[in-house]
Amino acid sequence: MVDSGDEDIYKTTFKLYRNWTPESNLPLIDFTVEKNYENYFENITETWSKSSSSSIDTNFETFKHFKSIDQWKIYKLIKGLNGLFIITGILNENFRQNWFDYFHNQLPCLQNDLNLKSNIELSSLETMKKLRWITFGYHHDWNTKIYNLQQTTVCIPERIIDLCRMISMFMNFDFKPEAGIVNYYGRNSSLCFHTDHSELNHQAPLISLSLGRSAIFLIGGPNKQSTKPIIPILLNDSDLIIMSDESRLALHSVPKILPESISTVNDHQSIHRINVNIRQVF
Ligand SMILES: O=C(O)CCC(=O)C(=O)O
Repeated sequence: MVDSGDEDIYKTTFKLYRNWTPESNLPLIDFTVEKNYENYFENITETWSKSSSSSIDTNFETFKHFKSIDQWKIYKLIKGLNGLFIITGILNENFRQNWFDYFHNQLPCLQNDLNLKSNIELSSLETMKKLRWITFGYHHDWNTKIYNLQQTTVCIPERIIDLCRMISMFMNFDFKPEAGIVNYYGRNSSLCFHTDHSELNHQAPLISLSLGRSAIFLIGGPNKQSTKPIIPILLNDSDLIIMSDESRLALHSVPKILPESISTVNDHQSIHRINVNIRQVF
């Protein structure tokens, strides 16, 4: 992987992966390929799902949307940062379209409940093309990076509450979903390196769910001077990242959305990937 010794390595790595093609021979951790991840991640599926599955309360509305816990595949980063976990393909195959459609079609229409503050009219396909993010819960302004803590209504979609409850029980932490940023990616969209530090609570993890087309996710150290490696990970539809401990404040970016077709996205759609980023603010 890429060692981040000098300051510009983040820019250079971002550019390299922005131009990634299957032929470019750049390292990329792909959990769907046997043994591909083993230098960086440990597969902790056996130990964790056995010890945790019995203690999880499965009596909630959207339980059937998720794979049963004994089918989860869980990976823990063992090089670089503490606290980074990935659960691959957490949604049941037959609910993936439902989740993509919910965040693509329904969430943008629930403006009042969900504190849409993206300042655009979402009534036509043309304007949908301009959509980059929507917030729910406490509104986070992507540009100023400040939360609106004066808000009196804080609505979190039911399915997000269920997902976070299940993950909290499984990971054995007490996570309260108080804010969410839904990021919308077109064919050529990317997201530069940044840290998520606007929350008052930096101990609570971030939970991040990928929907739709695959993307390259880069995660490095806490700042550009850090000597931690920058780790390139392929994220697929319904992969879930938990950024806790050291990884909670790590620099991360999405340089590339992959072009291949998957059933949840049709080729004429302007939005190819959706990321639901869930945070505890207090
Ligand atoms: O799209 C992603 O996977 C990452 C999104 C992200 O980094 C963020 O919302 O802070």
